[in-house]
Amino acid sequence: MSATATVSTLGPAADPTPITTGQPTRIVHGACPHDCPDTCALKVTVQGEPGAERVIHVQGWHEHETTHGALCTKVSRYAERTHHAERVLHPLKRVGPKGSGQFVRVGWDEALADIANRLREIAARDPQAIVPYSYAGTMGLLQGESMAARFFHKLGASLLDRTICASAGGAALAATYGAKVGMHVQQFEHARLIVIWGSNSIASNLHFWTYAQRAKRAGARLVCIDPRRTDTADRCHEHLALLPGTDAALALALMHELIVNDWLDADYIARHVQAGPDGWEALRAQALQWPPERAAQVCGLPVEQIRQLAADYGQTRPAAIRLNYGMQRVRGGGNAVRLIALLPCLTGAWREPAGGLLLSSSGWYRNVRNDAALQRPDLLAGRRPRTINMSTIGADLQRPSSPDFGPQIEALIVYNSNPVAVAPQSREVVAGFAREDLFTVVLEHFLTDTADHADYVLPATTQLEHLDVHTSYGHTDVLINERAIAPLGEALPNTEIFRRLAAAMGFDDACFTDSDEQLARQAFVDSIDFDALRRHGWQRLPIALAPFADGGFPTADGRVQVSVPGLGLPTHLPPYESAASAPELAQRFPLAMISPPARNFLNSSFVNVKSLRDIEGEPIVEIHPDDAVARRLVDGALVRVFNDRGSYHCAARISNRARPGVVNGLGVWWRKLGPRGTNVNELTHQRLTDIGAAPCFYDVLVEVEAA
Ligand SMILES: Nc1nc2c(c(=O)[nH]1)N[C@H]1C(S)=C(S)[C@@H](COP(=O)(O)OP(=O)(O)OC[C@H]3O[C@@H](n4cnc5c(=O)[nH]c(N)nc54)[C@H](O)[C@@H]3O)O[C@H]1N2
Ligand SMILES: Nc1nc2c(c(=O)[nH]1)N[C@H]1C(S)=C(S)[C@@H](COP(=O)(O)OP(=O)(O)OC[C@H]3O[C@@H](n4cnc5c(=O)[nH]c(N)nc54)[C@H](O)[C@@H]3O)O[C@H]1N2
Ligand code: SF4
Ligand SMILES: [Mo]
Repeated sequence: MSATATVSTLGPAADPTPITTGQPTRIVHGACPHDCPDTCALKVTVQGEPGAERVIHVQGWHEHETTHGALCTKVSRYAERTHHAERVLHPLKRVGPKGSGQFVRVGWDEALADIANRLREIAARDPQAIVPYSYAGTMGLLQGESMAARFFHKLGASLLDRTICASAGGAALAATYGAKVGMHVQQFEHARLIVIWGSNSIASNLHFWTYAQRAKRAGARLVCIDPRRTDTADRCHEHLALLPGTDAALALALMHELIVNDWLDADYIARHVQAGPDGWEALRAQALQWPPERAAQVCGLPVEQIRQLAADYGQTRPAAIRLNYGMQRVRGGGNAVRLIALLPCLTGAWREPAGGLLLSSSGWYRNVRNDAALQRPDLLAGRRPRTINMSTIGADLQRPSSPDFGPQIEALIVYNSNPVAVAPQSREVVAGFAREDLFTVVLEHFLTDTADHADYVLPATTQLEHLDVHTSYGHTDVLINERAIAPLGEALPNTEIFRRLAAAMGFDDACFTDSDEQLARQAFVDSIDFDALRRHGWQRLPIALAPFADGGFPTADGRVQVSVPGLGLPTHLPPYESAASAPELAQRFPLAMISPPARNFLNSSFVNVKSLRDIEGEPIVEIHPDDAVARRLVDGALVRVFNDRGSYHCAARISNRARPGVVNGLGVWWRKLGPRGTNVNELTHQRLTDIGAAPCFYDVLVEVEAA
């Protein structure tokens, strides 16, 4: 426990809600719903009589080994978010122009009947003109894709490809290892070398950081690979501040050094890595084309730093890589993940429990989750609707009907997501959402930028007001989230909203009457017992300590895949937008921009929680002193960050957190809370990654000037 107490990002144990002395309290098992690898076990303290209950504390649950009772600052304020004065607590119907946020309160019956009528009318022409839009506002299996998926499957609506975050790295990892699997997070404590690659762990993976700190205290060396000098980089022994989108070149140079210095585990390679002309031999030949000098040029790094990292990685046991999604939001993100995932297979790092790599652990649940039971794809009844990629929603909302595309999008039902703020190339996204002929329904807690564009806003419950079950992508526990308090106002769980919509549409399949508890019981195969989960709060999956010590990767032949059908050999693909790959563009817009998260927000969630917004202050762009001087920028002054796609006004922060040539526009602010009503996604584009069709949020060129 002491290890976490030193991490400054930990929040106060309590939220500001006063405790009414004398009133009895009760404790409820919760789970953090947010899109964060940690999936903390929550201890929720409730006070008050039924009907007037309040959550007075949201704390971590000490007995939960993986998250050991510590929460991040954000979620320690979760009660403030739930009991927020600006919660949407009644259905709202639009009365002003799209985007104006002008609504009147209506009853549930009126809202549902009107929505069902509109959807029926569109579906009669073509149900694919209706598109669900959701992501991981909650990662709960119930309030995520259960009743919602059943509803859209029955309707025959378009399918949604949920690519906004992790699909480049996820697909690349699965192509290499066979599934999204990796080391146990707890094992990092015992590593002697930890490479933190594309991750600001203190901000976005706090409990991993606890293990890394313990390792550091025991003498391990910590290396951070990140264009930005983050809080995490500050606390590592070495920081490689490479140019965005050049990680594959770095990985190839590391391989080059492993080969020429014979730091390879030939036995592990022979037994567990794809052999033959497309396998290890081909990779070896390619890596030999990448001496550190070449990578140093591409990455913008001193060659010595690359040599040193290779020597450390090649000669330290156990060596562990914490790879994270920050490095895959670029054109070549998928290829880079494939190359990095091969590193521990070449050195045999997997032989030890504290060696190997962790990007995602979500694949460990593949045999215990029963997604088909929850989502019922059989309700499609043989229909094969088109798929819309959520990352190109800006363009797609503006496409007319065509044989290629199918029907124009006529209705959008948004839940667990705030696309107007988070999707790339805001100008296009806003233009799409502003279409007067588009029928938009948004299930939300707050009037977000997206909700402002809705025809109907439907009030959804927060994690404290509904039941859910959770898996994780950073550890291997299953957790329960019990309902702590009754829904506030007229809010309803997503499940109930889709249940009622199904009834209003006349869907009479029995599955549309399943209760949340019934859904929770269907979510897993028998090895996860719901009643036991209720009693204990969580359950760990039984996974070997060193899962690939003797190979056995979940690929077809048990070997790590080097070449992949359709993808070939992994290689370095330069960014779409960089000085090297787009020199003409770089003349006009010479600065690369990344937009990683602000520590006290979770994507665009919590931006409206005042205590957290006060910590972040205002939207900023970090710029290196040399780049600032060249532009005569003053620290703290308003600047215009711009490219051909748009302008974003925010405050300049002149800081060594930015490397020369790269600016950091911390995200993701609500547009309406920005100085000129925009956010950083005004500058991003809708081109997609090499693998997984994901956005390239960190593959952007801009210029900055005083505003
Ligand atoms: N506090 C907080 N925690 C969060 C979130 C949040 O918004 N706030 N978001 C959650 C979500 S949805 C996700 S997906 C994860 C995201 O967390 P991560 O997977 O860690 O990804 P990012 O935060 O996008 O980026 C991590 C780091 O990668 C760096 N980076 C950017 N480009 C490159 C590159 O080309 N190469 C390398 N090597 N590094 C690069 C960034 O500067 C950043 O410091 O965190 C989750 N946790
Ligand atoms: N420029 C830039 N853009 C980015 C990123 C970046 O790093 N830079 N990061 C990207 C990444 S990694 C991700 S994952 C996406 C995230 O984008 P989103 O998935 O849209 O995540 P949030 O912005 O947190 O918005 C989630 C919304 O869901 C709502 N919500 C939460 N729980 C519930 C619920 O139970 N029911 C309902 N109905 N609503 C609920 C919240 O109130 C919130 O408004 O953003 C991406 N956008
Ligand atoms: S956001 Fe992450 S660190 Fe914070 S409470 Fe949730 S799971 Fe834990
Ligand atoms: Mo994400």
